[in-house]
Amino acid sequence: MTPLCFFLMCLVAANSLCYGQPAGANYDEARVPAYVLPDPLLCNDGTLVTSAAEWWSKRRPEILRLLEQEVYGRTPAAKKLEIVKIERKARTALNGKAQCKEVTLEYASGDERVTMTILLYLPRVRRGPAPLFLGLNFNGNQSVHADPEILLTQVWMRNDSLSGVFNHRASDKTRGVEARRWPVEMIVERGYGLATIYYGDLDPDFDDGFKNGVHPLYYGQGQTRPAEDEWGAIGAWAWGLSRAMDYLAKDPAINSRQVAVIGHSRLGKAALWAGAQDQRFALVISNNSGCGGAALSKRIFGETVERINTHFPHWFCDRFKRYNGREQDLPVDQHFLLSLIAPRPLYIASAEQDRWADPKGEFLSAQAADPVFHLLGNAGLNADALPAVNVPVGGGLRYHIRTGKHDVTDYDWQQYLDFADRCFKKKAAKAAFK
Ligand code: GTR
Repeated sequence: MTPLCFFLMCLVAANSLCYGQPAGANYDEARVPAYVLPDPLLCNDGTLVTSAAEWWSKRRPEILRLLEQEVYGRTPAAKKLEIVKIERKARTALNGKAQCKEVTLEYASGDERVTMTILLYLPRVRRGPAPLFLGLNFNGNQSVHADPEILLTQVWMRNDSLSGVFNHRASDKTRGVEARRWPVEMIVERGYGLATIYYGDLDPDFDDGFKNGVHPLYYGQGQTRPAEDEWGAIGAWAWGLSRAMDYLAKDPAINSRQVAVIGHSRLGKAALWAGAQDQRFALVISNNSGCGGAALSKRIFGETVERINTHFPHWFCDRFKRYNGREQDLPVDQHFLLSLIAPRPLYIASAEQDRWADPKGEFLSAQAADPVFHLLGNAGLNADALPAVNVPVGGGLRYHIRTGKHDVTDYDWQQYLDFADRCFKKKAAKAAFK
C-alpha cells in the first residue's frame, strides 16, 4: 500500500469514527436518484382526499395499514395481560426541585413475562398536573442521572467497558453516563415532568429470533417468531411507550393530555411509530431518527434500507427486507409516518454532521407531510428550503438542523421545551403557529 493510500484510508476511518458515518454510503446530492414520493392525500383507489373527514375515515387507516404491513409490522391487537405493579415511594430529588419515583410494571401471559421500570421525575412545586416528556433511554435508567438511589437496570445491555457494561450487565459505573442527553434539572425547572425507561426492558436490542422481550407474550399457539408482517423490535419499543402512557394516564399528578413522546436515533424511530399509532401522545419529537425514522428512504443518502435491514435484522418486519436495494418499489416513504401524527404538533430535529441520518431527507420528509398538517388545521412547516443551521422553522410542524454531530444536546432540549410551551401552555403564544 502506498503512503498516500494509507493516508486516505485513515482519513475515511477517522471521519466515520468521529461522525458515526460508515464509509461506502452515498453522501453526494448529485448521486441522489430521481424519485417520486407517493402522495399522502391520494387514496389507494386514486381519489384525492379533500376533507378532514375523508382523511380520518379513509386515507389515514390506509397509510397506517401500509406502514404496518411493509415497514414496522403490525402491533398485535390488545390482549388481556396480567399486570403486576410495584410502585416505590416517591422521594425528593434534584436538590429539592423534584419528586422522583420508580414504578416497575410486569406484564405476563402464561409463562412469558416482560418487566419495565419507569423512572419518573416531576417538578415538586406544581400549579396543577404536570405536562411531561416520555422517552426511552439507551443505557438504563441509572444512566440518566448520577443519583445513586436510582435502580440499576438488571437486564441485557450491549457490552461497553468504557461506559461500565460488562458481561451484558450494567455496573455502577454506568450511573449518569447518559446524563448529558437528559437535562433533568432544566426540564423540571421549566415545569415539566420526565419519564424514562430502558429500551432493553421491552426488547433487548440484538437479533435473537424474538425469543426474549415482549413478542412471545403475543405468540399464538405454536408460534415461535413474528410473521413477516408482524412487529419487530421498533414495534416492541413503541408498545412499551404506549404501556407507559397507560400508567401515566392514571397518575393525577400528570397532565395526560400533555404528554410529549421523544426519542433519539433508533429510539426516535420508536417515538415516531408510537406517536403514529397512539394518539394519546399530544406531541411527538424525533431527534436525529434518520433511516426508518423521519428521513426519506427513496433518496438513498446515508443509511439505506438494505444496510439497516442487514445490520439490524430485528428492527422492522421481515417484509421490509423486500425493499433492500429497491427503495423505488416502496409504496410508502417516511413522510407517511409523519402524516399520521397530524394534526398533533411534531418536531423533527437533525444535526449538520449527522449525514448518515440524512438531515435534508428528514427536512424533505416533513415538507412532504405538510399538506396533511394543513388539511387538519395545524399551521404546518411552511418552509421552502432547508433552513440555515440553528434556525428552527415551522409552526406546529417544526424542524431544525443544529451544528454538531449525532446526539441530543441542550440546544435541542431548549427548542423542544419552547415548542412544548407554545403547544401546551401559553394560550397567547399559540398565535405563533399561524
Ligand atoms: C446506527 C443506525 C441508525 C441509528 C443509530 C442509533 O447504527 O444505523 O439507524 O438508529 O444506530 O440508534 O444510534
